[in-house]
Amino acid sequence: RILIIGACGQIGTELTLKLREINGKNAVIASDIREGNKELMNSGPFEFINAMEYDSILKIIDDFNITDVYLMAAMLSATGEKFPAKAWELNMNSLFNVLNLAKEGKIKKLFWPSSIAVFGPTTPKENTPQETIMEPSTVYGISKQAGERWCEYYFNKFGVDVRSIRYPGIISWKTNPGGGTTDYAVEIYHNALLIGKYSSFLKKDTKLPMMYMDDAIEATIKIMDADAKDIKIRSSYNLAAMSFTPEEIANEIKKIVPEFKISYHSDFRQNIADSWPKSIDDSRARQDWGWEHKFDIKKMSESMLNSLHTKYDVL
Ligand code: VAH
Repeated sequence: RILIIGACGQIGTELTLKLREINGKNAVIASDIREGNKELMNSGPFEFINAMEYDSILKIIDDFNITDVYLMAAMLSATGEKFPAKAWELNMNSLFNVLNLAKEGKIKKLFWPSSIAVFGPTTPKENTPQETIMEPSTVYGISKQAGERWCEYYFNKFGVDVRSIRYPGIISWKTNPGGGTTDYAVEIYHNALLIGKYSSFLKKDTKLPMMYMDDAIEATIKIMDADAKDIKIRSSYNLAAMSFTPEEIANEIKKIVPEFKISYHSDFRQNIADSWPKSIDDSRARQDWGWEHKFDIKKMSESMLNSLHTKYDVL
């Protein structure tokens, strides 16, 4: 069976739903410290859990015969700057719990998400390579860089089968954004339909690597289904689909919502975004385990707006 820790988050929610679609609802145990949205809570078994408590994770693993774990609980970049100690504690202790459970043979296969936040101001910004300078300047990025080092260490020292992806910003409509810097790209679609305007907290020309949720979920399942011998990078794989700026997204939205108005008022998240790459080289993921993205900015915008139309029942 599969356990998702952090099943109520932006990625966790859709990962749980997709894995239940593929494996059957009772094959996937969802867990989080809080309840999730209705669709998730009605989709199959749910257990409350604190990802920092080793024993409560071990109990679920024993009770439900878990073999595979996806650790999706974390504090993201913007919130992490407000609560640095908490972010470090949650992001690292939860990872050590699952790495040690895997080392003890309690978990067969483990997924842990990294992020383009592992790159910092001194990293080459265009087509950022898989191996390059990494001096992250956010607590979240530091925790992801340290986490990658530990994943590779547990693989090399103890043979733990942990797999990881450096997610770019992820756009989705099923859940509300959770304290990230790329959340503008989610909020903008909701606001376009609900109030016809949006004030972006990033400047119009802030180009960032982004991906539609459907692609992110497909990549996550693909790397976990891959043969262990094909996973040649045990820190974390660069992954990308597209890069765009708030202005480019606004222009795509205007093609479908002509009266949409955008304005720009950057806040503390501008510094975080400015420390990250503008585009990513993910050729290793494509060559090692066959990654390929399907959504570009046009296809994503159509999907987002159609889905949100239905959700908000906007005529
Ligand atoms: C964040 N959505 O904004 C996350 C992600 C690359 C961005 O790590 O913090």
